[in-house]
Amino acid sequence: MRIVVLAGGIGGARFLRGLKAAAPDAEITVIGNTGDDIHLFGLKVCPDLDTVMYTLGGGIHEEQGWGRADESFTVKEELAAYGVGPEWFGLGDRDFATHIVRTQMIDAGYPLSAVTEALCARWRPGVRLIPMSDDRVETHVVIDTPEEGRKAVHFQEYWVRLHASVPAQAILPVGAETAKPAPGVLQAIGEADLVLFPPSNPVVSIGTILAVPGIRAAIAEAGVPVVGLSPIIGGAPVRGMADKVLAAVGVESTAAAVAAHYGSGLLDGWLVDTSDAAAVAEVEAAGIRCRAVPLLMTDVEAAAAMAREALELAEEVR
Ligand code: GDP
Ligand code: FO1
Ligand code: CA
Repeated sequence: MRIVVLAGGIGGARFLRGLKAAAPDAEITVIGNTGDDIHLFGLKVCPDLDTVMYTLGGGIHEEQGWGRADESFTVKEELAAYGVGPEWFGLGDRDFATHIVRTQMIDAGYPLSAVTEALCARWRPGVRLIPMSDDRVETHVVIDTPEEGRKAVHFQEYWVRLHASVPAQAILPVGAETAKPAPGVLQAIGEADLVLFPPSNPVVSIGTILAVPGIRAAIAEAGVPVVGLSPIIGGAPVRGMADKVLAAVGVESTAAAVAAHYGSGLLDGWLVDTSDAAAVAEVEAAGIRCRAVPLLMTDVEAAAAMAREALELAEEVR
């Protein structure tokens, strides 16, 4: 079975670990979000690709969900001693090596997709990980500030430095309009038996991937089941601040509203948490088959059980 998964960082990666356990024989292609990418100290950092690669490859900092296990921060401290920031973004020593290798290869002319494949040769994530595009796409967030009025900041500045504490007026996937899907993306979708939306951020992870021209249409036209899992439980994100970016695009932070946001033109099936069972009727009324099952990824087995439910729902709507 060929499965295509659109993934952000933590929510995507933890679900993928469960999917691998639930479908060990499946050929899984992951289309990764690169809208979170940021250039720091002359290096290209790809947080979501790295989170998937480290999580599936056994190098992730488990509790934190991003960055490397057994990490140290000597380089960051030395940079700070020179007064070189940003200090609000924590790049560790081990992680730095990934960004150095990536940047060296990009500077030598390799596209990000080829670089990602090379990095995965070390981590062996057990899936094919492809960035959504080789072209630079950077999510910016429009905010109002007392000092400078309305301005756009990089997504990481909004998320990590500001902790999404000010209302987002708009989310801009800068560069997406003219970006092309990376080699292999449309082909993987065209050959898929099934497409899954893990419980990733619907706006700045999956939304950004769908903003790359051609990807949404390829999924809608693939003629295979498209099943998603809600990142919202009980009216709030399980982790992070997805409610803030959902508000910016006018979507309520409920499992049913997120399903409606994707729409029945894209989504065939949707899983909500058992605590949101009351939302099932509303989602089904919108033309999307819906089931309520436990959606907390407390460990790999819980994520695997979620993946099995998603695969079952896919067969029901096929
Ligand atoms: P990010 O790029 O690191 O923010 O990760 P993703 O975009 O892949 O996923 C972020 C989303 O994962 C958040 O909106 C969380 O609500 C969701 N999430 C995290 N853990 C869980 C979980 O255990 N269950 C569900 N249903 N969602 C989760
Ligand atoms: N998230 C944070 O909240 N603080 C950090 O200092 C931070 C550093 C960081 C470094 C490398 C990396 O791959 C991810 C990192 N993240 C950090 C997570 C990253 O910002 C995520 O993209 C967002 O949290 C949401 O997607
Ligand atoms: Ca992300």
